[in-house]
Amino acid sequence: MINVIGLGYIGLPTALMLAKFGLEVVGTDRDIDKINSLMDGNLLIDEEGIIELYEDAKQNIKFTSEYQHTHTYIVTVPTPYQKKNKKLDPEFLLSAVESVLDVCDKGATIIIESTISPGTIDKHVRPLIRDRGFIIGEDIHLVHAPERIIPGNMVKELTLNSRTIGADCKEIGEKVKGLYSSFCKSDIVVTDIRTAEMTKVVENTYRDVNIAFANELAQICHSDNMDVYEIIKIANKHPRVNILNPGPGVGGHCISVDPWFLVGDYPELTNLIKVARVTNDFMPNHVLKRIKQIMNEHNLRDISKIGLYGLTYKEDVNDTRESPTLQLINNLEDNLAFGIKVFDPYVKEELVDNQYMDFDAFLQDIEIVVLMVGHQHIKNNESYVENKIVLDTKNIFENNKNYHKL
Ligand code: SAJ
Repeated sequence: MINVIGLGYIGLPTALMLAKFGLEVVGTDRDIDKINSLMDGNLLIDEEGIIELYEDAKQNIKFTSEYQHTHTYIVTVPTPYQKKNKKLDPEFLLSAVESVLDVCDKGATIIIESTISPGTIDKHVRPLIRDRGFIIGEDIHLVHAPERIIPGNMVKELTLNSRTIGADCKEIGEKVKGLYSSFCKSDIVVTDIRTAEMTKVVENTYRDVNIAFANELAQICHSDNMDVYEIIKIANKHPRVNILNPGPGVGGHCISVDPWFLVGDYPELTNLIKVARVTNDFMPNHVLKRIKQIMNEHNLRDISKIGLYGLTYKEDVNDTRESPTLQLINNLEDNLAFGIKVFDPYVKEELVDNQYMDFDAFLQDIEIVVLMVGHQHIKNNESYVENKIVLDTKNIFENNKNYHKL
């Protein structure tokens, strides 16, 4: 039996996948409300294919708030980062490992999937296990198997993406590889723990640096009246060029966070990575600059006539963590922040002042609509914004030359 600890965005689909492919799985979460919902078949995650996955898995999975007495644990608890010092907060992870140690079999394997800063296992997890009197490699085996799935396409990517397994010895690495290959149809690379930790953070840092390049290009092109999208499109026809898309900023809990782990640990060696982070974090300010320019061009003075469409960190998800729209609002001086209006079809709780729950009401009250997120909803409803002044920060409507761009 496999005990999956932490039933969030990563833990739940992973647990369901293992169960679908015939393993006996118990999903544990300390949030009793979540467990009750899951027991009622309410999955609390809106991902394509998740309901079908649950239907295929439900025979083999149970949900509880108790840790199980077993041999294999997969830990997928959140690993928040501390905004002040830009370091990982390992508290939930360490508390989960402690609880596993209270109940596990001798020789059990603890697989940590949560994203961690490189060195976390040596610095925090091993000492904790040793202090409890366990011998690592005999009483407990440690593995780091970082996840790679992208919100919005998680169910497919669980099966299709390659994976990394970091283990102290090859035998345990191969055993865990066998477990994941029950559902993962791509390459599974077995390596050591430190390499697996670093590789995960490197992947997200790579993407951040590449997005920063696109965002810098957008600012250069805007400053001299060039079309960044046309330039990227043509440049990308070169066989060795693949520039990403500029946008209003980089949000989410991964790409906007992980590079800071490297900057924090290697301050003297991370010039490029740090500048990329700062560049991406500046993008909401660039959007604000563009809003002010467009207001001037149209002789508009009233900030309450501006509406931001999209509060989530990217399209077709309901996650608002580190979202560029929230960053933009937080950066506004008070007199502006109180006026600006906001709408997102995916966000049902009120997160900011002047947030509308109704699209029509939102549109009625504004003259400039700033498209911050390319939800399918706006793609289907372009006709509703066509008569407004539009700032399309994501080039959602590539062919509409009437819209202002970044
Ligand atoms: N973005 C751009 N331009 C682009 C691509 C993305 O501005 O060309 C922005 C998005 O709008 C969003 C942010 O970047 O605000 C991040 O979005 P994303 O779709 O690139 O990535 P995440 O954060 O949803 O998921 C990433 C993925 N990592 C990589 O692609 C290297 C995913 O595979 C990881 O599993 C996930 O982080 C994680 O959990 O670490």
